[in-house]
Amino acid sequence: QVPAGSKAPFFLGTATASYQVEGAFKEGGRGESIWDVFSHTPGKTFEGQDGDVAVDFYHRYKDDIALMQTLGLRNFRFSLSWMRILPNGTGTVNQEGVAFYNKLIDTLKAACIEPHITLYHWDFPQALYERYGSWIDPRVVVDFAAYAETAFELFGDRVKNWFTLNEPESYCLLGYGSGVHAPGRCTDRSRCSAGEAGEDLKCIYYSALAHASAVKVFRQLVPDGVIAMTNAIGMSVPYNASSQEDVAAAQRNQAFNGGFVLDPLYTGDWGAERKQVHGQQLPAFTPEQKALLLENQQDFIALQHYTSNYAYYNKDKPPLLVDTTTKSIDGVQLVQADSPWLYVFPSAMRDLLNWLTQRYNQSILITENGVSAPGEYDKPRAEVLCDQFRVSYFQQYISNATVAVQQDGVQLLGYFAWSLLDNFEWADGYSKRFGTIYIDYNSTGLDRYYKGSSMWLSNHFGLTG
Ligand code: GCO
Repeated sequence: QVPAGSKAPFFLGTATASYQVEGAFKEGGRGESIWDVFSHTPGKTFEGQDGDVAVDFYHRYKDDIALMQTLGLRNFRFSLSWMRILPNGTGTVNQEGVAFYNKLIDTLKAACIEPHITLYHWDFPQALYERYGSWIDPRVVVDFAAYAETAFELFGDRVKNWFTLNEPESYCLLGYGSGVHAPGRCTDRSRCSAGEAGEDLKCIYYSALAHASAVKVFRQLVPDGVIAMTNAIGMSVPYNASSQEDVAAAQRNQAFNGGFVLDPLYTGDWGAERKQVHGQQLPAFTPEQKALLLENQQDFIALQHYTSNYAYYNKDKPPLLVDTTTKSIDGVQLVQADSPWLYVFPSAMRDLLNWLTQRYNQSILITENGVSAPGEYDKPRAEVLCDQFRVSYFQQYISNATVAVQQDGVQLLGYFAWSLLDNFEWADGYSKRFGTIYIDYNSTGLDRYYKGSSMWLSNHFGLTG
C-alpha cells in the first residue's frame, strides 16, 4: 500500500473526446459524422439522446480551461473532430474548424496545459462512410493518413503528444460486431441493417494499417513528437490462483484480449490465440504490411483501463473460450459501477501494467481510467458532487499503478483520468456520468461544478502535476 497522501511518480492529466463534449454539431462548417446519424436514429441511444449540444465545449472551452488551471492540471487529452477539419473526410480544409483547434491549443498553452491530441475518437465522417463503409475498406488507410498529415502540418508545431486511433477494439467490436455503437453494423440482421461476419476483424486490420501509415507521416512532419494508438485492455485474473488450469486459462484469455491489437502493432502479425480462434476469418498481413507495421512502431503503449474479471477453466469448452466471473473464489462480489460492464478491481491495474511490460517491454501511458458512480444520473446535485465512490476508485487504481512503478519497475509515464467533464457516454447518452466535474444538464448554462474527485486528484498530484 502506498501511504495516503503520497504523490504519484508520474504526471496527471484529464481526457475528453470531441463528440462527447463539443456539441455545435452544425456550426463552424463541421461535416456530418456517423455518430450524428446513429444518435439521430430512433432506438439507438438512451432516450434518443445525441451529441448535438453535448456539454457545449465548443463554446465553453475557455471556461473549462480556467477550471483545469484552478485545479493545477498540466495535461489535457482531447480529440479532433475529423469533420471539422475536413467536412467530407478528404479534400478541402475547413478553416473555421482549424481556427477552433488553434484557439483551443493556444489557450491551453497560455494556461501552462500541455495538449495531447487524439486524431480519431469514433466520430467518422459520414461522407466517407457512405462511400465505402469506413474501417472495413482499404481506402480508409489512405484517407486516414492524409487527414493525419493535414493535422500534423496544422498543429504539429505546437503539439508534440499525439494519438492515432482511440481503442479500435471498442469501435470495431461495438460498431461492426454487436452493432450497439455507430455505424451500427452487425451480423444479426434482425438488429442491424448492414454488416456481415468478420467486419469487426477487418476493422481491426485496417485500423492497424491506418495507424502505422499515420506514424510514418508523423516521423517526417513532427520528428520531435511522440505518438501511439490507445487500447482498451482489462485483466483476466485467475479465479483460483492455485489451480494450474485456471492460471493457464486466464493467461490465454489475457493474450487473446490484451494482444488483439498490440500483437499486430509489435509483431506485424496476429497473435497465436487470435489465429487459433478466428482461423481463416482473419485478414492476413502481407509482407509489405508487416514491414509497414514493424518499421512504424509507436513510442509507448497508451493504455485505457477500466475493468477486469476472474477467468477460469471450463473443461466443456474449447481452450480459448474461457469463462469469466466477477465473484472471487471466496464469494466476494466485485463492486459494480453505474455502467453494467464496469467492475471495480484495483489490484488488476498492477497486474495489467506488469503483464504489458513483460509482453511488450515498452513504457506505458495510462490515457484513460475512470468510473461512473452508481446513481449519479438521478441523485440531487449536492450528493453527486460528493463522489466518494470515484475518489476511492482513483485512490485505489492510482495506488496500484504507483506500486507497479515503485516495486515492480514498470515504466509509467503518466495518468489521464476519464473524464474532465460529465459528457455524452455514447449509447448510454447522458445517463452515465464519468466526469470529475459535474454538468447540470437542467441548467440553461450547462453549469459546471467541481466534484470531490477533481479536487482529490488535484490534491493528490500536488502542484507538480
Ligand atoms: C473510451 C471511450 C470513452 C468512454 C469511456 C467510458 O475511450 O474508452 O472512448 O469515450 O466514455 O471509456 O466508457
